[in-house]
Amino acid sequence: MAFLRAMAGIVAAALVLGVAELIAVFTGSGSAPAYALGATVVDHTPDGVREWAISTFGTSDKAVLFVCMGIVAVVVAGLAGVAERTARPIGSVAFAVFGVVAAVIGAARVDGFAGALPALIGTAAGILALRALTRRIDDSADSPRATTEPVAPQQAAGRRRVLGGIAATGVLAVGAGLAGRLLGGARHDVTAERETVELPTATTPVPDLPPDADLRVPGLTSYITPNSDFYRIDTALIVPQVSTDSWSLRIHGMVDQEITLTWDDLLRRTPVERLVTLACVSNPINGDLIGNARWLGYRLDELLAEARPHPDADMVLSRSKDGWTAGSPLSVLIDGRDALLAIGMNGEPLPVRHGYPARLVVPGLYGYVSATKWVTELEVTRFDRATAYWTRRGWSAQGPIKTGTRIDTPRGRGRIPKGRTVIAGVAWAQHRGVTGVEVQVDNGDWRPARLSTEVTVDTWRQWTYDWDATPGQHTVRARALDPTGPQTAVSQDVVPDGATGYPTFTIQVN
Ligand SMILES: Nc1nc2c(c(=O)[nH]1)N[C@H]1C(S)=C(S)[C@@H](COP(=O)(O)O)O[C@H]1N2
Ligand SMILES: [Mo]
Repeated sequence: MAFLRAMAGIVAAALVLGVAELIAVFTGSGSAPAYALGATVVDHTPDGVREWAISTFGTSDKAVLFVCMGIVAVVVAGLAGVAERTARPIGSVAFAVFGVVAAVIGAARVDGFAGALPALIGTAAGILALRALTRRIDDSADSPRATTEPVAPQQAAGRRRVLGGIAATGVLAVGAGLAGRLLGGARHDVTAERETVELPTATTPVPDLPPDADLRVPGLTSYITPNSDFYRIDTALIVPQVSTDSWSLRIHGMVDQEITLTWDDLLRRTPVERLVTLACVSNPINGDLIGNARWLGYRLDELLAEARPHPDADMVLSRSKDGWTAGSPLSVLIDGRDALLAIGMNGEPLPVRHGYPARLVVPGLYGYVSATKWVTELEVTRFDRATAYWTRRGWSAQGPIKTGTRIDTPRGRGRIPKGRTVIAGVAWAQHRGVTGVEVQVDNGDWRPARLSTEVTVDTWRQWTYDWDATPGQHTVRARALDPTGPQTAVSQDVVPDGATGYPTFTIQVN
């Protein structure tokens, strides 16, 4: 019976989530308890755990979070089912407590009472199901137990009623959840709309790449990162779906002239196109949270100039549709570099995961202080008045990208044959420019690598180094140079403002 009771608890909990998902079609996907709770966990995860999650699971960190939450939910719901009795509704009380907490969180994330509805209605359905199933289980348990004879017909019938109830509840739960997902997806999904967007042409498109901008060495990252391979980092559990019709950008705060731009306003202006290498502050040494794309967009210095920022303002707090914020130094956005309100990526509208329909891209600043996706607001303010999302969680308020390099090949290959071996990688020093890369084998001299042609100081460069590998175990290091000299050798973790140190690999040569 304990097993059936646990199953009753689990299907009743599934019904809570399924019904809530269906109600959330009407109240907004952000109000579904699975999402609202997950997002709250994300916002309150301690830095150490988050770092560990990103470095262990990379971009699948969200999937892992949902799986963990699912396991906890199954265990708790099972225990609630085991504890529940017709005369002693302990499990129902546990459901109710969960429902109230989820309702409060839903209300806080999505405008008020509507945001609480999915959790409240879902929990009510779940409690009704748990009560009904428990009554059936209690009834069949009360029937006289026949130990010596074959199962009494009455008992077998009771058991069938219990199993039937559990199965029916499970089917209802899955049905409601799927229906909610499908309807909600169809209602909010902007993938189809994105296919129809026609991008304006840039006054200054990116010219053809010079020869040798991409060395095309096997195992070496390409100079331009295809959209499908571009790393994705954000706090959004459900990718925000922002249609061009509903999108606008409000520039306000410490300005003389507040402005609001709609999508049509943007299309009346002429965009530029620029190559910029975007990097994440959480990128560990040799990590892949960095990518290079061709961005189509509008110069932020021009947009900001129209709003006329006050002379004592020093920060632009950009805010996304889902409430995430980044704080960029105003001086950086208007110093002449190609800081953009981007709408295109590698010749296409921004992919939905990368900020459709509009995001910021600022050469030289880590994404967490600049690259707001699904951006809807630029608030001109001051660093001593406003604190952005990650700064509130212990990361530095200032986030200039540090000069660095990554070894792509033959790192990761366990052993290689002796003889000529190409060591290759990428190096970056956005807005300063990579002036050199050096390679060191086994604590020997640092020797210069060959660099790909520099396309702009805002993008990475590839490098290769011909190594005559001799038998034995070897350790190889690399370091990038910018106009101020070699990158620092000091090893530092990603918190609070980006990792430092030389990328290294050890390899066995036969
Ligand atoms: N709305 C929103 N924008 C965001 C983030 C976010 O969590 N939410 N993360 C930022 C971070 S930390 C980085 S590194 C870049 C990553 O951009 P990408 O996913 O397009 O590579 O987006 C930035 N923009
Ligand atoms: Mo990031």
